[in-house]
Amino acid sequence: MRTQVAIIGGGPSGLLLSQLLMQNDIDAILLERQTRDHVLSRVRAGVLEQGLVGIMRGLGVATRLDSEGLIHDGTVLSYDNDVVRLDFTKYAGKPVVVYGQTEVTRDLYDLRERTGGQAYFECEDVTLQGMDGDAPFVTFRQHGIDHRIDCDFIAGCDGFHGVSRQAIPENVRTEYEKVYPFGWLGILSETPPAHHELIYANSSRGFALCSQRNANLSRYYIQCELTDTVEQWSDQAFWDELKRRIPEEVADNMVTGPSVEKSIAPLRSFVCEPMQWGRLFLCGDAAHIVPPTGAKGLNSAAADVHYLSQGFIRHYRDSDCADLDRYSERALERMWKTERFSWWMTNLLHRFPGQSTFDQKMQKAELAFLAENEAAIAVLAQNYVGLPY
Ligand code: RFL
Ligand code: PHB
Repeated sequence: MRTQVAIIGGGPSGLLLSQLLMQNDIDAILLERQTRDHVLSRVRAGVLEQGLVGIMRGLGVATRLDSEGLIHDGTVLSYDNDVVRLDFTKYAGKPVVVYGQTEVTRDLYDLRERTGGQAYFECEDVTLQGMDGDAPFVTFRQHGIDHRIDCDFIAGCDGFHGVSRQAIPENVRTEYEKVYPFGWLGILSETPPAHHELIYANSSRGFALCSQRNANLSRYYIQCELTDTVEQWSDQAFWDELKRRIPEEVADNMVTGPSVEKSIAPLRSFVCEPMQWGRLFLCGDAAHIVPPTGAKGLNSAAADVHYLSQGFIRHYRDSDCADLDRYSERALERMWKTERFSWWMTNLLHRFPGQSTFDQKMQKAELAFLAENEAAIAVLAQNYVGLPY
């Protein structure tokens, strides 16, 4: 087989990229390790920046997003019972949209089917070769049959545990990493959201987040020990703990119910430099990870896809490789700022093991400063709604 761009990974990065390429008459084949249903069953991000919303609209796939997505003009930060509301639209000029990653992925897969894009699922032993020369190729096995795809370029969109990043020689890449000493236990429940906006809560018992998907689907998280397991947390134990961490008034009025999904995610900051090597380009979680506190994982993947698709379009349309050559530089420049914001939000809102009473006073003072200082609110709001591409 032959294609122009071989895309490894059928998560949001790979799907967005393949559709943008198809829209510009660039041929691509997408390879995914899992089944489509497995990819669609993963509950992950929920907050979309306007950049990603714009990409979805440009692809003509935002009908559901525009009708079902919830516009959020602000969010709430709490410290025990002290509450600060941050107005994004007032201080950053735009809102965010609450619409699950699962729905984004579903819309993109539906579009892919309608437009007849080529995709292989359940690919095993995906191997990338020849990226340092002029003739890269990918080999893989599907249902016992070996395949080879010759291509011009390879896009590594296969997430943090994928094979693409590992294909860059160790002496070429530098990895920067910070692992946090806690995780997030998340549940999805078919109950109305506790509040009309998200609540990020710093409490003496640890962080909690009240998020949502729609009028009858809520997403909640609590900071947990890295050694905790999902089995250890009954629904009742989760609700009891969540209620202890959020403002009393919200806890008292909260509707609880059985969880329909429960999972634990570790928290990590990670960046791989560079994000390109020869004819291989990394996108999204394959190149970087943020702790979810700033809701930036999915949105950063979309920013990468924007830069990379521009590079491919200019290369094929104008025979100009300037944007492709600068891809890593442009993506990393934005990404490090996003890493900083996610790291800062994580530090502001979580309880760290061994944290002193002084450190806690610092968090409290920072939140108190935010509550009264418009410049500080504007900085947070601009980062939360997303830096420009
Ligand atoms: P993904 O979504 O991980 O998709 C990568 C895809 O590549 C496939 N794959 C391979 N395919 C072929 N060959 C191989 N060798 C392959 N190896 C892997 C995988 O099966 C998968 O389908 O990366 P992508 O597309 O870059 O998208 C990034 C986002 O998914 C990610 O940033 C966010 O979901 C991060 N994230 C969250 N972000 C938020 O903003 N808010 C959240 O609440 C939030 N929760 C989460 C998350 C990530 C999690 N992970 C990665 C475990 C919760 C979890 C549990
Ligand atoms: C979510 O709804 O899953 C969500 C929202 C905001 C975050 C992280 C996760 O910061």
